[in-house]
Amino acid sequence: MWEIKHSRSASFYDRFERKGGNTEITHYCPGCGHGVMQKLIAEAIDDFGIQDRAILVGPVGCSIFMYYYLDVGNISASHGRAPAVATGVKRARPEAVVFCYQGDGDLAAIGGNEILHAANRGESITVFFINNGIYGMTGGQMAPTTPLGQRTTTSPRGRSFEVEGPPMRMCELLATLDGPAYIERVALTNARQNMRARKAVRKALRNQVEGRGFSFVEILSPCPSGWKVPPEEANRWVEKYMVPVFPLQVFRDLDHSDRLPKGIDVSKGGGIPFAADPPVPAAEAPEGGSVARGTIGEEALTLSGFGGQGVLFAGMALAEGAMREGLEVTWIPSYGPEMRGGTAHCHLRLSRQPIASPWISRPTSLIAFNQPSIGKFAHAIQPGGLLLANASMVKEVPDRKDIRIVRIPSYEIASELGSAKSTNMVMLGAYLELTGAVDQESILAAFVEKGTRPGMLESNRRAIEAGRRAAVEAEQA
Ligand SMILES: Cc1ncc(C[n+]2csc(CCOP(=O)(O)OP(=O)(O)O)c2C)c(N)n1
Ligand code: SF4
Repeated sequence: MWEIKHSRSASFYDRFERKGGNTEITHYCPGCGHGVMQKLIAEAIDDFGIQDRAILVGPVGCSIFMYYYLDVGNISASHGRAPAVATGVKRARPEAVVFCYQGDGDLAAIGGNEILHAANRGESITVFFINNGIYGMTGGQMAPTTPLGQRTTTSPRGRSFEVEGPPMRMCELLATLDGPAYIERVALTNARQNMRARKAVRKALRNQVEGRGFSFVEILSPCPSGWKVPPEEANRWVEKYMVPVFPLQVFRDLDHSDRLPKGIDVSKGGGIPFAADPPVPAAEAPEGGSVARGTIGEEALTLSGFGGQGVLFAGMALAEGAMREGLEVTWIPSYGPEMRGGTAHCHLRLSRQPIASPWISRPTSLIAFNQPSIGKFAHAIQPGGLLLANASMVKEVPDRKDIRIVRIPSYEIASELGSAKSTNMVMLGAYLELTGAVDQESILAAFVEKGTRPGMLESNRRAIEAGRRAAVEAEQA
């Protein structure tokens, strides 16, 4: 006797805990294709035994709450940015099975560029593209994929070629690129087509497990609420109005396992290793540099001032020197549109461990080149941290006893050396003296590598050393 048992996939949570009550069902409308698709994905994850290494990069759209349902790793990307986020995750964690789940507004409109480039790079990720021809979440606006003639809240007379342009076919568009390994379009219209969708979902995930390259599955999916049709008619609606515009077919089916982006170790035929964590390589000294000569552990440094003061350059020089010492480094600049006189700052992290996020909200050190920088960042310095102020332009420092405050008249020092432009190097020298972050020779070696002229190199050396002496004097005063 056969026993047929219906149960929820193990890759779904037992209860869908979310605010607003019913924890037994999803929030999708009756007849919506999202539920069906997510079931197919969950089943495939179960069957392949990849739940512990599956990572969903979710969209903005009706399925934004998918993370309440699927019990896998998840990241919510900004609207349309899932392929870029997935790229980062996959490159950092090659053993993970990373998949994007995106609507047509998310993928084809605001995220159009992201998907094109991820596909073109042939990222080793899987993308599920839920095309319901409309913006469901926001109440039924026209999407790039809305068929001609369809009435939406933003095309109330029906989409026309003349006014809104024709619908965009993403599979066909991506198939013009060499990067993708697998592209297929399926539809949720009846049991037979649902089984084809199931097969495509499984193939797209298996491709990634086997390291075959970028896989893209477009699923024509009903949205009865957005289309304003009864749920029982929605599948026929897909068949009648969408399938003629978006033909169901395989557009590409290749094995790109020997062409994956660098850094991904896929032994041909053997698949992606199942190891939990990739080995962390030992830091190696680049030619001409040395390993870990500075004494820094974890540093979250913000440098801030006016555009033109060399704030970003000082941060970059420190970053370059730190890299030569084998430290993990991130550097993010932020500046106004003006080339001179606007505000500029950068966040710099130096660490002996991999850095989780480059953003800094609580710096351990602040180098303030001007007074506005004090108002903007000084309150956020961590207790025990350092405020290094350019006394030439910073007249008031905060009354904080829990941080170390050092003031250096860097403009005057640099001017005495013959070049006021070296103010930033004077500040950098003082910072090196006070923190021991990086050896000054590592920074100078980086300058040499980048082709700095000998005269300029010497001038930078003198400015850095003058800053170091000024820091010692300021500490003794
Ligand atoms: C930056 C940004 N722009 C616009 C929005 C508004 N918004 C939310 S969801 C959405 C489109 C959703 O449509 P789709 O991707 O087709 O998914 P569906 O809801 O149909 O599943 C838009 C435009 C937003 N949240 N963020
Ligand atoms: S609005 Fe459309 S896409 Fe969104 S949940 Fe309802 S049926 Fe699904």
